[in-house]
Amino acid sequence: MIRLVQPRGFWGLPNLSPACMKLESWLRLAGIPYLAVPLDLAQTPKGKIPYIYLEDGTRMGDSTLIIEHLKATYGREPDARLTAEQRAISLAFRRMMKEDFYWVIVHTRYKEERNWECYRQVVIDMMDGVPEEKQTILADFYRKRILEQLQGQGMGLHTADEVYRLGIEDVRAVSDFLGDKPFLFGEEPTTADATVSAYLANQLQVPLECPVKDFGLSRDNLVRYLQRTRARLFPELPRMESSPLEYAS
Ligand SMILES: N[C@@H](CCC(=O)N[C@@H](CS)C(=O)NCC(=O)O)C(=O)O
Repeated sequence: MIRLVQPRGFWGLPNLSPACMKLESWLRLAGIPYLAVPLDLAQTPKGKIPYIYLEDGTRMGDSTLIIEHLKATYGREPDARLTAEQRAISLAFRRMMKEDFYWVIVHTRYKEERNWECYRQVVIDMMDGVPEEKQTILADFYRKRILEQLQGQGMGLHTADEVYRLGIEDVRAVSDFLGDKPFLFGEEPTTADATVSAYLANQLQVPLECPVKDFGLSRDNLVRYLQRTRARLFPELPRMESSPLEYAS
């Protein structure tokens, strides 16, 4: 069986790493059995999470490349019914989440001082086995590294106001495209839903304040969409009611 290496869930979400939540969502969507195993950062093939061990023991990193590989090897294609046009739209939404919206999430968690005060504790809680006196230093060191990535990618060059304006436009695009449909491409979820719901949940359903979250939660169709994808893909988790904070722990 495939082994999925990722941190455990926090704040009532399956994972606070959007890329991890995306991959786990997709494995469930595709019906591919897996075993979630504790994170071993020393083994990451590309320095990022998630990664997996294939059945033959080969390690593989990057959620997108993993999904492509599993589609080919397991012959599972949750997007089979999509037209070429829908596949192109799906790709654009997935890339928007991964290459743009992800950095809005990073800004919110790591750059905003008041949010970092709260998120630092999550980072510390993930450090199983690190001596207590080193935890804060390591968390701050990790933050510095992530903020360097944010700067290098370019989102870190913007003011908070600019970052949030960009994030709100991403969320608005999803909400407008979703409209009244249960999932992005109709009655059944596809790879785009596995990705979009993971990134949106990580911004809208966490106890960190920002205008992007306020905007997203003001869109009823998105709130219902996140409840729907969660119920479909993670039925073992409690339902998120109107306030995601009710389930924050
Ligand atoms: N393209 C990668 C991105 C993965 C990614 O950005 N992972 C983040 C957590 S969501 C990470 O490992 N960050 C730690 C770091 O960059 O040091 C994928 O989709 O798997």
